[in-house]
Amino acid sequence: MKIDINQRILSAHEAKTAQNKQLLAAKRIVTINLMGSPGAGKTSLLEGVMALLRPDLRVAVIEGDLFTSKDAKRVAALGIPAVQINTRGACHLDGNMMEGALDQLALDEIDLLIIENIGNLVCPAEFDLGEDFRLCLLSVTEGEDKITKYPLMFKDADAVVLNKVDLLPYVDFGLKQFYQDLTLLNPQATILEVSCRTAAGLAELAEWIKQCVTAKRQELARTAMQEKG
Ligand SMILES: Nc1nc2c(ncn2[C@@H]2O[C@H](COP(=O)(O)OP(=O)(O)O)[C@@H](O)[C@H]2O)c(=O)[nH]1
Ligand SMILES: [Mg+2]
Repeated sequence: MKIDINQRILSAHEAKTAQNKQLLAAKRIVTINLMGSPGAGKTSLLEGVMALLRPDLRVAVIEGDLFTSKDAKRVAALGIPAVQINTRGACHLDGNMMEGALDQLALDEIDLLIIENIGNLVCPAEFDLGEDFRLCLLSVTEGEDKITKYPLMFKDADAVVLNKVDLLPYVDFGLKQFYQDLTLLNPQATILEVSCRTAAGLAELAEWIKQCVTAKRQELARTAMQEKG
């Protein structure tokens, strides 16, 4: 009986995600799912990279958290439209929650939507939110072994960003092992080193995000041409 209930919940999520994805594509919005542990620096990354994106792109953010609106407030303080989803204990976002958040955004005024997922290296990786790209954040204080301990999170990432490299001299983070394990697990991933504290690497990250937007728009244009015949 339990299995049946789980199946229904999952398929409801999948149906909603397919619907959300269609809506986002119709509005020509490129979506990035930002994932990583609590405290890896997801919100700091958004704060750091926004100034580099805003001259070219109209950005909005969906913030996922169990409780509180603290992260949405941090992002909104930059003048970026931000919607907070509180899962009240659930460890990941899903299609139903996304639908509620999309309802609150002016979709005609957005080029790029970044979703800060719940801080967790397990569950968010299993839930497609209709995103175009997955950006996984790891910080040097978490240890390089997280790549092999949580492979699902890093295996499907389009980019893996290593944050807090300003702290490398003070922690035993195996940088060489990190690169070895990650390139073996996910040879296609773009790997970037950043520090939200010093802003090192943020220009490269902004460039990668802009390239994602260009690539997705080209794909949408090709699809539209094919549909026209
Ligand atoms: N030293 C250092 N601290 C950072 C860096 N990025 C974030 N932090 C700190 O890490 C903590 C968690 O950051 P936050 O952005 O809230 O992480 P989130 O939970 O993943 O959204 C905060 O105290 C940040 O100031 C960094 O590059 N270097
Ligand atoms: Mg955060």
